[in-house]
Amino acid sequence: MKIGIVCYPTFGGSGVVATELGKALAKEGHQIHFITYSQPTRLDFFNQNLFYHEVDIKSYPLFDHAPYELALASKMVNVVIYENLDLLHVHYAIPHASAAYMAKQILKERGIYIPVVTTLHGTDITLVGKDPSYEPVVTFSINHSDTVTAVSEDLKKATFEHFDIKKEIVVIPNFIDLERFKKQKKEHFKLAICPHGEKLLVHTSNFRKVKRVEDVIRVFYEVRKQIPAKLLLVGDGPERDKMERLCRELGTCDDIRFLGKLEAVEEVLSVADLFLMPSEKESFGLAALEAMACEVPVLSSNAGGIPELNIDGETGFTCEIGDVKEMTKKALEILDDRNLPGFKKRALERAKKFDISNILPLYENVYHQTIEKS
Ligand code: GMT
Repeated sequence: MKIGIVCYPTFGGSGVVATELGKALAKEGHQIHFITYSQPTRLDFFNQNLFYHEVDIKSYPLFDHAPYELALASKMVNVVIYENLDLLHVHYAIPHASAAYMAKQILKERGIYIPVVTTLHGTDITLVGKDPSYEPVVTFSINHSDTVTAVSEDLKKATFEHFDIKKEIVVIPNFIDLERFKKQKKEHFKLAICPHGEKLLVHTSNFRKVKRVEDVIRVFYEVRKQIPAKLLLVGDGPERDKMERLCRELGTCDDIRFLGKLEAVEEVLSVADLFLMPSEKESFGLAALEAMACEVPVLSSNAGGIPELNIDGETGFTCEIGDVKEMTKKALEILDDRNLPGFKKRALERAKKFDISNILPLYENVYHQTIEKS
């Protein structure tokens, strides 16, 4: 098949899923055309079946905000025509699903029918999308997609709750490439960070409020009172400065390192003992799956779709959002040397269920069915 993939090209989870999906489809022999405003972060290797089309966003003195959605729709029209695409797969409803709708109508007038698959990722529904300033367009573009998928049962439920949806939503969970995300031998790295055998806690995110990085630091602070431990924070974003200030206030700077945006996050995960994800909202929690694939148990909140991934008492624990006291207790339980090996083993076993080889055929199936029915 010839598929156009539209996504955000940055470090965000939806962009990562879209890019990894495209790469895997290209390896299977499909021709994949990425359409976005800059090269996707993880589109980092050459494959004869992978193509990248940059959306040109022309500025003009009249525009306070350049109309990206129009430039994107125009680019989709051109790529569909000139590359003879069979299907468009758009990730994240805003503005990709509505731009795809516009492209589809333009193409229809030119006698070309292009089916559209929309994948909902989370904040496009649970935060931004349901805001009254976007809701009518999101509802419309979901209802006018040929097929809609969501990355968890919880996100599917939330979509029906927040929007007047007339379409079926197919749940296809996120996936992991176990070839890349696996525990690597990085003992020298562990020794450098934890020279006295301290336990290593890790959090990765885009440091947005919804990630509750403050809870990560507070849980660590409490854990650190009980056992020798270090914390690595991977990623960057709006909350970073505040979090650095909090570390200074708590006097924990010596035990916490902010690593910023890291490409090879699997190297850090390879030496971690516990991954923390106390998010307020999380449709799936791809970062937790990446940790589990590297044999790291997860201490998380029970928000959104996380419990569909992190099984309470088995691969880690899920606690009420913001319950730092309970999270500290559970973190110490996981980190206990009598329990840790079991949690690590079960985290990996669970991650295997989400191996890309199990999930890719589900998307291929959706593509075939969408093309057939249209
Ligand atoms: O979580 C983020 O801040 C990024 C966001 C995105 O849209 O890029 O991630 C969402 O999509 C990921 C991939 O499907 C999911 O694993 C994340 O759970 C989801 N984030 C939220 O729901 C907050």
